Amino acid sequence: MPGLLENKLALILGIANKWSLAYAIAQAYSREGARLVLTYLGEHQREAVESMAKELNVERIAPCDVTKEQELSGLSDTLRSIGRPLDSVVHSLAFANREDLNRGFIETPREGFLLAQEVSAYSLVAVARAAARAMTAGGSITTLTYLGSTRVVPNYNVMGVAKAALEASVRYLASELGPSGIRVNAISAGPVKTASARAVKDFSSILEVVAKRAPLRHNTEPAEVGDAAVFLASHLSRGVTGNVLFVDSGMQMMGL
Ligand code: 1JT
Repeated sequence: MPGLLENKLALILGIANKWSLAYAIAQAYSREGARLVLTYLGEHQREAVESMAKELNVERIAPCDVTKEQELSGLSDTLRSIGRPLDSVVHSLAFANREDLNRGFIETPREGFLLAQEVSAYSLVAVARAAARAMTAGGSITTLTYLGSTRVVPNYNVMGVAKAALEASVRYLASELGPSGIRVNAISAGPVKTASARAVKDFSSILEVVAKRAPLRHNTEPAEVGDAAVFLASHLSRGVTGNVLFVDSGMQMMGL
């Protein structure tokens, strides 16, 4: 049976290691027949991404620090040099200082607030601009968000505000890119124990609460996020844009 992403070219940003949601998405896209362009952050992550690339359908790997305009324009040139249209983009990256997730939100310093916004929200706009030049046949852009954008989740703090900006950016980008046939959506994943989550104190107890209270009674698995991302990149979601798709065992709609 042909895959859902057969012959599609996809750019995936945010693979740091095997626990990254971006890695689970890359596995699912590979399984469905997509060719991948993977980015890495700095030389130390290059080797990790290179070794993971062996098990995936990788076309190219490229450096990309989203805070550097030069690396984004280099990425844009790389994409165009491949010589066929880019079909999808996965933006699966965020950053905040660890201290800013482990103390009162009111204590957030200006620089920590701006850093979280730059890396976690503005980067979607910058990446969309760099990638859209290569998306000449339409396509789909998907980012990753979390419930802390619209609800107060203890300690998520500055990241919640950045995710709110990210989700609003999804809507503005979807509105502007829709006429070019480019859809823009977010997946709101339930908490997953990734390297980022390790920065959060008591993360294990958060996971326990979710597994006990979520309608589906289990924690979100990376493969569930990967499969939802396949849907959003595929023809099956052709009528869906500007949306936030919850892949969270149903936790989002619970009152108490
Ligand atoms: C970052 C970190 C972004 C952790 C993140 C994140 N998006 C989701 N998580 C995991 C998480 C964190 C908390 C939470 C639920 C999930 C770490 C720093 C880099 C950016 O609270 C229930 C706090």
